[in-house]
Amino acid sequence: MALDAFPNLPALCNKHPKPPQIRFQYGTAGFRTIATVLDSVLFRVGVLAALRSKRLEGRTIGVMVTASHNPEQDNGVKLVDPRGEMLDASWETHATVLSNAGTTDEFVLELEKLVDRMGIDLSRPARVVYGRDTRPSGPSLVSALEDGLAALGAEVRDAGITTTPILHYLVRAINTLGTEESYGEDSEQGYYQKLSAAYNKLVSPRQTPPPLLVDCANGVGAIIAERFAGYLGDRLTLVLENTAIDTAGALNNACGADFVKTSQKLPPSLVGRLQPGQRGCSFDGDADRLMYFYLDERSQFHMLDGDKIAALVAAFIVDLVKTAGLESQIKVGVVQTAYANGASTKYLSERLPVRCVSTGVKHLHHAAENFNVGVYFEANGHGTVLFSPAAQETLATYEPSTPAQSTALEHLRNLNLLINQTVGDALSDMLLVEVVLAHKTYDGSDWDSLYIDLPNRLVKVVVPDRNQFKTEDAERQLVSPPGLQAKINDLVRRYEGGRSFVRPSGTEDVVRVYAEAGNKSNADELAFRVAGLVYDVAGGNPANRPKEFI
Ligand code: 16G
Ligand code: MG
Repeated sequence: MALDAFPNLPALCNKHPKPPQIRFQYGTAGFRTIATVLDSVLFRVGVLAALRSKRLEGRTIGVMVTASHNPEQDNGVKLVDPRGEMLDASWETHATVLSNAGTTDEFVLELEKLVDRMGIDLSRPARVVYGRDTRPSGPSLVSALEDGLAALGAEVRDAGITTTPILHYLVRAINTLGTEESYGEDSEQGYYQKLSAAYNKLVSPRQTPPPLLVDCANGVGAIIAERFAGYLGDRLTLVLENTAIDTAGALNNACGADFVKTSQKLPPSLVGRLQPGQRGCSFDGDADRLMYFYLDERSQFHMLDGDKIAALVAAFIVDLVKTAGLESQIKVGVVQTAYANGASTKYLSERLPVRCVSTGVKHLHHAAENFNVGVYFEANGHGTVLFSPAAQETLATYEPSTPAQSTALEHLRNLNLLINQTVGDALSDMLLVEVVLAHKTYDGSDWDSLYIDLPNRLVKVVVPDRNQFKTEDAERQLVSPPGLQAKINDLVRRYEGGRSFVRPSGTEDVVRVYAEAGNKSNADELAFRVAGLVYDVAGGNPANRPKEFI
């Protein structure tokens, strides 16, 4: 069968012309930009999703329309592979090429090449499930996507307004339905049931935690947390804040996980709502990132980021594995990026193997798959825990010999159900944190004192061409521009406990500089010195050199 078996394709493509002069790129988090230019991209992603499904013998592919923590006027789209993981990296290039074809003819030509090269059998069925976040631009972009899916006659399922992690869950659940690997019922209710049942087994009524304040970023998290609360009963009280999903401009605005991480303060809307001693957490706009925080008795704000979550969770799982008597069979490891605070890396390395990989979920996820139990979190709050097929088999068949072993084994089995293993999931991660806090009888400050963060500073540098910056060693060393790394090393040596690295952003047209040092003013100074070096070496216009850069 050839593409002309889909006679509506050209006319539908004509309905969604590519804006001239814009170059799209399928980046670390799919396509993401201002929503008004994305119509043609959504149509083409629909076609590509259908092709990907045909290529994989009709297994269901997911499409999520979201721009996560970005401002409300942005939107984006990403594809989800059949096991619920991110799109295979080799297809990112196909997505980029298709999105940039200038005309319908060029688009069809590129499609033909792809079908040919990949040996795609067009007579296979195509199945696609899609969802979107609460952005006002969502409905029209979804209808462009639907045109793309219709153009190739895909069987579709609309998951409606939902979170990115629920969409990933659905994809895996649909593709494993009725198999030995069944991931759960393939519906949003199935997701709630699976998580709440596991949570209720992990936390006994006498361990019920105090109420938890949840900042929903005025996004889809507000809808799902509200529905989910009904499944938790009185076993965990969620106090939902920033739930204004219909208020124009409210999404991610001065609230949410990214705001908390970057400004390191309480969202202004929560001042007076979060009480001293109480813990709270923030989701981002599509509820795949999580940040915790608390106020101490002097009402001082303390942030508990992805690194703190990794430390809490990994140490807990290691203890359970030991208590269960499974130490020799289940190896637990942690994956971080260079942004992980040095103090967290030290804390974790003393307890278990730690690997550092490049920024971006796909790198962390793949590295975590190499452990029996792989814990990965980015400092920005995105992460999860993966139980390998071998570890799941061990948990299913192991025969404990003492009551203590048996209890620990049960806990591990339930954690395997509680954790959304397809992708980071704010709701599932939040339950995971609550389970550990309840078991350890920790409040926010007990958790915080696992280790003390090294003072650090992140700085953005606008340069003429960020593509001249190339890194190696998990982004910790610059190989280009030549000579710059040696200069950075010279600077870093002058600061006690100093560490700094430079990498081009994958989502913004900037270069990022990270620095750590023994005290805050040294961390700031080191970051601004390195930023100055970067600016000058990259040929930044001296007239616009930010005055903080040293
Ligand atoms: C994207 C990535 C996130 C990463 C961030 C880095 C996914 C789903 N998301 O949001 O993991 O931390 O980009 O942004 O992979 P940057 O390259 O601009 O620093
Ligand atoms: Mg997100």
